[in-house]
Amino acid sequence: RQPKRLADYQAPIFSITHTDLVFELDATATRVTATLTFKRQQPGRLLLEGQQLKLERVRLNDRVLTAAEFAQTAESLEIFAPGDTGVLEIVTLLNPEQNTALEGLYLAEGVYCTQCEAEGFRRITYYPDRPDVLAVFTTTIIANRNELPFLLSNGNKVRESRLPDGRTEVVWHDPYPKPSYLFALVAGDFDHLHDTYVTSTGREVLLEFFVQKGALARSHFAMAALKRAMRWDEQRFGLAYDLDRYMVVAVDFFNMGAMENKGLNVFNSKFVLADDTSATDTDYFNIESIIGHEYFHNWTGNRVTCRDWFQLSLKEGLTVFRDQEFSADMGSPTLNRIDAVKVIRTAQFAEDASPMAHPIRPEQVLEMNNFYTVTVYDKGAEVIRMLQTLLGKAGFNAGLACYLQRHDGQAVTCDDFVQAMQDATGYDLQAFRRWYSQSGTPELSVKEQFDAATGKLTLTLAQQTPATADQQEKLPLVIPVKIELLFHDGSAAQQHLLILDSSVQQFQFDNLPQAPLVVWLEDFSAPVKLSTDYDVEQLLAIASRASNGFARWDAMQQFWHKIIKDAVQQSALPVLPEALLTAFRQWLITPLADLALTAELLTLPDFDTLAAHYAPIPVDALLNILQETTQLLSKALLPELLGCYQQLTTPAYHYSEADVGLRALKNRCLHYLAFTAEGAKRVTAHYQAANNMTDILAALHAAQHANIAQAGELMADFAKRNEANVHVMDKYFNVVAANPRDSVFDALEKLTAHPVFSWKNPNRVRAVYGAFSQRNAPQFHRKDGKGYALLAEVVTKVDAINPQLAARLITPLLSWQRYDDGRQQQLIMLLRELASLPMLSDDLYEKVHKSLP
Ligand code: DPP
Ligand code: ZN
Repeated sequence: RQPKRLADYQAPIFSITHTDLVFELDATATRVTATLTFKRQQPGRLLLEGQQLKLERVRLNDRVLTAAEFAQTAESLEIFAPGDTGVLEIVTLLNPEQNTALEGLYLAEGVYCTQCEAEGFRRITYYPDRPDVLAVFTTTIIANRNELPFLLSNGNKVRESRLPDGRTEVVWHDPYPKPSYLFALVAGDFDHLHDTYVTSTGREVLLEFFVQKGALARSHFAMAALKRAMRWDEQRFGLAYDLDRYMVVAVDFFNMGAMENKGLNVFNSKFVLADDTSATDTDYFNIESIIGHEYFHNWTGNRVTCRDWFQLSLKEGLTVFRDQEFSADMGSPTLNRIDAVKVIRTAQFAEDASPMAHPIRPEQVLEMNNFYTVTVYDKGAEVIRMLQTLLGKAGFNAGLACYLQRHDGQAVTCDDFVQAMQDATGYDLQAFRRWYSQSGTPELSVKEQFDAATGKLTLTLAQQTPATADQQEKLPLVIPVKIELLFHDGSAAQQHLLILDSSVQQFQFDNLPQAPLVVWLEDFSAPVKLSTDYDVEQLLAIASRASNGFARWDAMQQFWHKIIKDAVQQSALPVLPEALLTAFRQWLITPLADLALTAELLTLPDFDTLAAHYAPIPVDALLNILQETTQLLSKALLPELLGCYQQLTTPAYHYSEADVGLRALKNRCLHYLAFTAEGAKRVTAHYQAANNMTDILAALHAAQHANIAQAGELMADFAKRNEANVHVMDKYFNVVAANPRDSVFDALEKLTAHPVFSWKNPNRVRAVYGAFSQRNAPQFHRKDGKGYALLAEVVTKVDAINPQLAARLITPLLSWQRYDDGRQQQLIMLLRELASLPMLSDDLYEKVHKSLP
């Protein structure tokens, strides 16, 4: 199978100016008539992409073509003598009911829905299915009006007529030229919430949410979040919405979180529906941020789109950055930063260390769906953040304005983006561009030298990026390193930005009152690993005194990393220094004003974060140490934990920054208290008294983690009460799958027989097996390989149903090099078995083959 390469990019031979689509919806035989007005751009063939289509007829300029005038393969349609301009009419037949891959047009739970990014449109009709072909779309939908009262597509509704046969015909027109991946069609019966929004430019926009029947009350939060996002983009970047209608449809069958189709977003319903009895604080957070993300794409993605899919980070890195800024403004900037950094340090660093390592702008792709990754998205957002750090907020805003103005209506590259940033600010970004082409996690080391006589501090920074699976040679990068200098004598702290742009570099500071304590990489100013040789006292001093909340948390992370590394080396349990217990006591007795930050300061790094520092990963030692350390802490801090827990009184549920922090801290205390003698009683009481989903889930997780006797009873009660809500059942599945004991295997088996479970629904499969592989390190990484074998079996089964989902699930099996010999053998054997399957999808093929030795 042949991958595509960025280096082979060629501009399209034909453009399409107008795309007219007529859909006659039918569960097993939907007829699509596509009328394409084409125009030659350069010499060459008229070759259209298509997959799994039944071609009924091709007509060129009103003449039906004979079989000799076109050629068809499993993936394409070529028209032999198209001329330079003309109109092509193509009629295809689709089977939406059988489409379990959820790409193209599919029918699930009575709703017709499309997903076209990245290359799903070719499953609807033959088309130049690439993002640099932009056309004006007109879409006609014809369907039975009793079964499918709502017929939706992009843009403005121009006509609706009742046909005599009980069907309705609706016509939509989207005035903005767009690539095929932004096309959407939805047909179904929904509850419908609407509102209006007046933009800063005076446009009155109709906002509409379409949700499953009975769920209307659960869509108000998302509607309010949408209005906040619209206002925020006007205020922060001067960007206003550009159509008279903005629609969001929520469906339960969806491969991604959501999709930014022009004027008609399609959302995974778990990122729309929420109310106080069913949603956690995290759910509310995610809904607001994803509603924002898809809305922000209207400018960064839709108005200016990608030239080719290698440029995906052009829209995704930028839009993740924008949604992170939005969330930071809506809630706690510190917590937002901590959460973003956790993603980088766990998943993204792991991807760099995996066979799938790639730069934020990949150079070679077999299945594009495999490149919707934490590297492209989250590291991509870090690269944008570094630009903002280098250029300043005002410079960055000017750069973005220049980019959008210069390229409005175009399909462009990451280079075009950086060029606009450079032109708007005059800042030379030539060397910075390397972040787009170089993969891997840069490693920084630092040396500090202080001359007490002159008060001169010399900092020496060195950078080096280890080779990755895709790229051996690495060059120095431009790395912004924010630091803070703390002084013991009470002198004011100083903040500086160091710009490291060669392998080794020195920075000097004069006239310092005394030797400072240097806080490195404040705010995680670059996506790198930075190691210091601070002792535990210095780290605890930073954790208590740094002015940046993120830096305080980061010092605690380094502290744990150090303590645990020592313990692993000595095959012993960690020794908890008295200074640590003092700091913890202090935070418990007098929490910081930011309770959520306090909770984070009291939280141990998780298994994946720690694992990133080892090769090979000492799985058993790390798991054991984490468990034992939690117990040591609960024992040593019992009175303070209890005091803090009791002092935090639970108000009526309200999703607000302050209350989220309060619950976070209280539940962190509960997590430790679960391990103490009274733990069972306390966890049960917490569950029974809980007035919200966040507290209920905290109780369930604590019960299971500490293995209290009542855990099973509480879980059964929870399942029984929430049978009717699939999203809450997903949470139940999550907890069951995270059970760190042997019994999890039987429990998982039982879950798949549960009435709400379906192998065809990605949310359900992820809730069970995604949670098992990502949140249950003890059982997933079992020495005997049983956890790995289970996931391989699931991946095999799912690949036949939904390849995209299978390829996402397989990720934790790919990085066999990171484990000990025994685990390596188990993983390689399973990967070989997968590779030998006869019908492997491109999605899995690419990952399995990259990973095999
Ligand atoms: N729907 C995905 C996202 O918004 C892909 N564009 O990131
Ligand atoms: Zn996106």
